[in-house]
Amino acid sequence: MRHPYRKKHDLKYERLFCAVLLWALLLVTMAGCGSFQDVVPEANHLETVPGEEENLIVVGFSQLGSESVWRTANSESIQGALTRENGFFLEFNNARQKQENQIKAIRGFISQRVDYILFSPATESGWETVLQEAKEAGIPVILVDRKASLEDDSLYTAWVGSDMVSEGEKAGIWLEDYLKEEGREEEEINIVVLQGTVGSSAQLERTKGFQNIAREHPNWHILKQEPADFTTAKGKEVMEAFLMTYSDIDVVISQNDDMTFGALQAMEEEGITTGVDGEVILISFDAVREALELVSQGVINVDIECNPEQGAYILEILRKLENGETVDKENIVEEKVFTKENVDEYLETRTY
Ligand code: GYE
Repeated sequence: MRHPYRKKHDLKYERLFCAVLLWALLLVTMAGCGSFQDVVPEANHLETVPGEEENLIVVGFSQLGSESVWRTANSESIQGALTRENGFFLEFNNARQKQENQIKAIRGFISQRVDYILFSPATESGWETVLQEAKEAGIPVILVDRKASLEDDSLYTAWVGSDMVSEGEKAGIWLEDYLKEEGREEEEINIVVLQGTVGSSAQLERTKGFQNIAREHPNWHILKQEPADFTTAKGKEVMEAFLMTYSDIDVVISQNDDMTFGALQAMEEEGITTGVDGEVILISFDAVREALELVSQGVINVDIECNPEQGAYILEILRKLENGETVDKENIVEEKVFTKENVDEYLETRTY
């Protein structure tokens, strides 16, 4: 259908078009110079757009951010699996921890008519509308890492990630055993929790899992749970606030390693020691290399692994779908628990 304005070839539209073009050029140039970094979402334009003859499978991936070492490892794992050599063209978009950026990116993928959409939901709620749009466009969606709460589970094809309730329970069970070994199981135990991004499945499920165990111990007192957004800077800030309010903390639970690094800085500044020979028991999640080194040194008591290496799982799912095979709806990655006793044998091979 021809647009009436084209027929008239109105000068007004030409001017408007030129102005928009100039602005776009200016934005692109400034983004390239390092300014506007926070406004222009980072996209993966490292690869050139595939030619028709290449016959690559086009996948749009909305990664929720780059807030943690874990997240970077997760992005790298997926980028390392969905390569041109493996037959894929990956369009990567970093949403900088904002759901609105993810929704925008997903809509972009839909209008580009990609073959598959991958995304790691920043928070659990608020995805129905955009996933309905993907479904209507006939584009299968794979959830990565975190979950989305959806009444209609036909809105996604598969999910790859961790059992984070179980991670929280592992933290509780470890604490239970440790206190017993130390002869402290009858003691009053004061606990503070640094939580991840509010409303994310990582925060909700790790909290729930730990509470499943804590509930059985009336002598465990959770003094405060406070979100610190999975970042080191926030972890430090929140830990400082805990230390100002409470003078008798026995256990710090930090729902990821990056917040643990911040919490450690805050405690060190106050001369508080942690870990195997310290005053405060420190429990962390993720198990990235730098944290495992601290486990090995006895500074962190236990690190509950969350496995970011999901690329191979996703690759297998996409290959099956391409072959017309059915795939499991839930795909849970394998994970361990690291303490001073077992960490060294894994440290050597830790790449992230
Ligand atoms: O623990 C944290 C990250 O969703 C499991 O998000 C993930 C969490 C991970 O930023 O470091």
